[in-house]
Amino acid sequence: MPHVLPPLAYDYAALEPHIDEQTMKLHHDLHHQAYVDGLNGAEEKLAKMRETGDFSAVQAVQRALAFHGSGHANHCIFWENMGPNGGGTPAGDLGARIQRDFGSFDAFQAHFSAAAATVEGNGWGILAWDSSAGQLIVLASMNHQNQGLHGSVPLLMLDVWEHAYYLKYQNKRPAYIKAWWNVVNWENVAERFAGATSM
Ligand code: MN3
Repeated sequence: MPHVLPPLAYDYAALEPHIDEQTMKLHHDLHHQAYVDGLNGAEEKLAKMRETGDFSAVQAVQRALAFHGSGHANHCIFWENMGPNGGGTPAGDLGARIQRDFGSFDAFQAHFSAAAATVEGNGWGILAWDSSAGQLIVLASMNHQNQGLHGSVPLLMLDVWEHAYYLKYQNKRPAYIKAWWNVVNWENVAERFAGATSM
């Protein structure tokens, strides 16, 4: 079955003034759709290769699969990680775990913000559950998939590709990151944490 673009659970303008309506519309409807299309295209090509037995182009298509597949997966998490009436700090088990693994929420937030702000070119800031070590970690991913950690489960993802902020923030990525904390849906992050730690 081909992959499909999931609809946003809130209006394009729901994250104003922190993330503007036009950016959300372009980002969701065009950019994310392109990753869905790229993923479907790669899977079709791989199916064809298995049918014909001709794997001469497999290296490039595996690369496309990882890029577009990660682009699709990351954005699905990113949209759900945000919402109107977001922000604040996480309570419960997630809040306690952040305190344990990073020292404090403020230390975590500073670490995550710095990691995301300094990604070279396009990428993501990520809070993940490292299932092999049993701890929360911050990752700074390049493109959609590089510098990941296999076995980690992303819980909170911040898109720092220029398409995520350039219309409103131009080259001021740190200002976008600072504003983004106001739209984080911690309930969604806590649900992901509960799911990841019960696996
Ligand atoms: Mn994006």
